[in-house]
Amino acid sequence: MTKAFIFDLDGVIVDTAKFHFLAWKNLAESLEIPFSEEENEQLKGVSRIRSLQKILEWGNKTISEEEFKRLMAEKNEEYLAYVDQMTEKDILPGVMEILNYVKSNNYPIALGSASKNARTILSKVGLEDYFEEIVDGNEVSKAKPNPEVFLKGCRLLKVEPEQAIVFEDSKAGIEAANSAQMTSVGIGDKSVLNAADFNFLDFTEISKITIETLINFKKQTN
Ligand code: B16
Ligand code: MG
Repeated sequence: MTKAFIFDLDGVIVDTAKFHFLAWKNLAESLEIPFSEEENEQLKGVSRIRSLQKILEWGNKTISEEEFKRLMAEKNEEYLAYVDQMTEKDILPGVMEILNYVKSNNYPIALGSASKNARTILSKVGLEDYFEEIVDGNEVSKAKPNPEVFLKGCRLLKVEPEQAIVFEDSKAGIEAANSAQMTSVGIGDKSVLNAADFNFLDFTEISKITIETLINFKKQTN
């Protein structure tokens, strides 16, 4: 069975999670809501709107719609200022080797990201041409853990969900891939991503042989 590869962006291909953290922390602190790495972890893979809603819930705060929009815009502005400094040096270790291997073996590749800034980031780090299809936060209405973003990627690549191998750094993303019967590969802390079919700390742990193992893996249907 031919396999296809779907990559999440933030935290998988590039470490933009640290930029989201800085921008959300600034915003939360301006509202006197405590914000640490622990809260940030829970926002990984979560849409911008839902992230702000969660922060407000944690702080037990209600704000007007206008204020909500203003804060979202401010957060994104700060985030994009960090993104603007990015170059190909910001591609995470081992990612290029795997992308090149998968591409040179003609496996279809898509991006499946919750970010509305995905195209900007890909172009900053020079990776736009690697992806046959890009599905981002502008194209989906249901955020991860809903599998919409990955299912849309499969449809565009013309493969069945069972044929997809998804690389994800968020709990929500692993849940999304699992619920659609895709092979889920957790990149990062195994204790957080324990629902994944495979776990790696980063792409340097993934060899060409590992890729073959992922390709041959058959997920048990539940
Ligand atoms: P934006 P991914 C997600 O990207 C991030 O993990 C998450 O922290 C962020 O809130 C979300 O994108 C929305 O990003 O504000 O740029 O639209 O991990 O799904 O690639
Ligand atoms: Mg991510």
